[in-house]
Amino acid sequence: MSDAYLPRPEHQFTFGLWTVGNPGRDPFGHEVRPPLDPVESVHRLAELGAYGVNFHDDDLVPYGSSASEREAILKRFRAALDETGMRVPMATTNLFSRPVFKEGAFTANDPDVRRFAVRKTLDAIDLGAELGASVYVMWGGREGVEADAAKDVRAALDRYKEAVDLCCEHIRERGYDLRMAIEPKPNEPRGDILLPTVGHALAFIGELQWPDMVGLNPEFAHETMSGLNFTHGVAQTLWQGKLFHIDLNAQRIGKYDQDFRFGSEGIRDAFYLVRLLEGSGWDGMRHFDAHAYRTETADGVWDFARGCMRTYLILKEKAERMRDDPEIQDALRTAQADRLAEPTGPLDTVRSASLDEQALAAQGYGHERLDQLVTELLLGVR
Ligand code: GLT
Ligand code: MN
Ligand code: MN
Repeated sequence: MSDAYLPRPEHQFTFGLWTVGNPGRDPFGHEVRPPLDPVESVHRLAELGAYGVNFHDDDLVPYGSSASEREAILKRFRAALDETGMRVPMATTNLFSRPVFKEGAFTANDPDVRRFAVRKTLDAIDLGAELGASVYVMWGGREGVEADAAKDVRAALDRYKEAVDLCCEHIRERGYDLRMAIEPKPNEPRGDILLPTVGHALAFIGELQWPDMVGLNPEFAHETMSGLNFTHGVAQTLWQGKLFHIDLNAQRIGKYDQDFRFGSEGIRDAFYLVRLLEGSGWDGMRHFDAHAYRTETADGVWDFARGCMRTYLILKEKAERMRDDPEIQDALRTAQADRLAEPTGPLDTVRSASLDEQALAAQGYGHERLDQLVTELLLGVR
């Protein structure tokens, strides 16, 4: 394997403990891999060149652990971080596995379920802050409904806002340097999930008490499940200054949430995403929220993790080559790609410009040539 694509900590690749630790259970089949010790995940990922690991509260400290068990777990985990130099840039809460959340968490009809969910989140925020996380992800996997009669969506959004505001209030009171990132998803595990897309979530943030503290954690698979262009969603999130975190994986349109190895499906989409992130100067994490195929043994998990990072680096190099390729640059000029930066106004110019509609309509943009050149670049023949 060429060293050019060797992941290193400065590439800022991270994985969730739940990703490499995914035991391969699915709705039809049992686990195929044994549980993975978080300490082993830290060591293996560090050896592969990752920057850090992220976790849900329950991934690290099993639900129901006593205070002394929690301390012992954290001590061992911290030692692994210290030995390897690995960081914990993001933390989150599991508000979806336990039966208490079957009707919702922040948006459950029962106020006591909501209080339970918010309290679990506040504890997890404390845990994340304790380990140095600067981003807190909120994926509302159970915030949805199958029986529409049972849920008033407008009231549910009031309660969703209230819960996010309470978390922000807690962060402010404690003085944590932590920002929240909402992760949209259209469905699965609920029939329909609230805040289903990047667009819905961006609009929701505008209604919050402290909108500056809240941004997005868009996921490749989730926008793709909706048939949307993930790169466009990320571009708008960046444009609005709301990209706080990102979940990278792979997905085919119209299927269940596949969470495949980055680049394993939709390689063109993955390429344009990497080009966008790298071109925008994104200085956050390149986080993989994916898992190994169910066919894999414990060893295959590390092939999966290496593959995610390696593909990202290969696509990053392709983006650089696209920028330096004279023929592609010429095709981009034909497409007038750079002219989009020119403002349309001022109003006087709009009113007085002499515009020849026929000449404008007769222009060609050369997209066939441009697209084929990019395709050939990706296929490795230029
Ligand atoms: C779960 C989900 C993901 C979220 C994780 C964070 S948990 O795996 O499918 O998309 O990012 O809660
Ligand atoms: Mn997913
Ligand atoms: Mn995710």
